[in-house]
Amino acid sequence: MEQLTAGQYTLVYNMLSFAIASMIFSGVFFVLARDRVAPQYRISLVVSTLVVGIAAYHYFRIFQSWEAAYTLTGGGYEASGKPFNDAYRYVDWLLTVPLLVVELVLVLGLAAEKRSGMITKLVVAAFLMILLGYPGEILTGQTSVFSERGLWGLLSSIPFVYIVYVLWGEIGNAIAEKDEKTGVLLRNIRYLLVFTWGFYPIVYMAPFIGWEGSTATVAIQVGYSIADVLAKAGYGVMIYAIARSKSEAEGYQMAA
Ligand SMILES: *C/C=C(C)/C=C/C=C(C)/C=C/C1=C(C)CCCC1(C)C
Repeated sequence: MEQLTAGQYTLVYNMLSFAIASMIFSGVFFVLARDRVAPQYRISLVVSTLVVGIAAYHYFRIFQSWEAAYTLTGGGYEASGKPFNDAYRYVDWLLTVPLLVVELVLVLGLAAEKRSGMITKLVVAAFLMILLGYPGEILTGQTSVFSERGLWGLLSSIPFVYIVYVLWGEIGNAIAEKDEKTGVLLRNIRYLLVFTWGFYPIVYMAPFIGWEGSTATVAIQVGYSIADVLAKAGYGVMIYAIARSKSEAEGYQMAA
């Protein structure tokens, strides 16, 4: 690991802390808001809670690893010798990305026979996307797209494009069928999905635009943290809003 300035170290430290708080308290919200949606949509809120719970745990571990990896010396932060463990992030994605796909497919309310086949294909694609990305992620110092890091990124992008393509189409079908208010929310989650998920491969490419050493480390940690808060907590809130809107449209009334 390289040396960091106090500003760089603190920026990542604060982003990780912010991510932990976002994950925990969005999860509290999903639990407390349960009765505001009709029973058939509650499973989506349950899955949202699992996602942010798993993420909160991993962010806590990432945070500990970050603290252990550097020691304050003079005005800056020196590598302590303990490696910073980036695998937590990928293990987290391996669990949470399939669940994010599931929570969306469930809230769309597809016919049961279509649903399970679609979930299986998307979950397999999600696993491939994360597993193919990891070997490239841990290769540092590769500053060309035509490097091994670039190759893994390319391979990982194939299932990525497939997932986004399928979900884009399915959300589109749902928009056509639903009332206007739900339609607007579905359109918004479609953009949120594409922009936040699309942000990950961009962050991955930070070393290719010439960012090296500590700059790349900090950019990657901050970038992934922002993307995770939006793609898990923000997305969960959107899923809740869709479930709430569909519940209302279907005549669901909260018990007094
Ligand atoms: C909560 C975590 C989420 C939503 C993570 C999503 C991650 C991706 C969409 C990652 C995609 C990648 C590529 C398409 C290529 C480069 C390697 C990855 C794994 C960063």
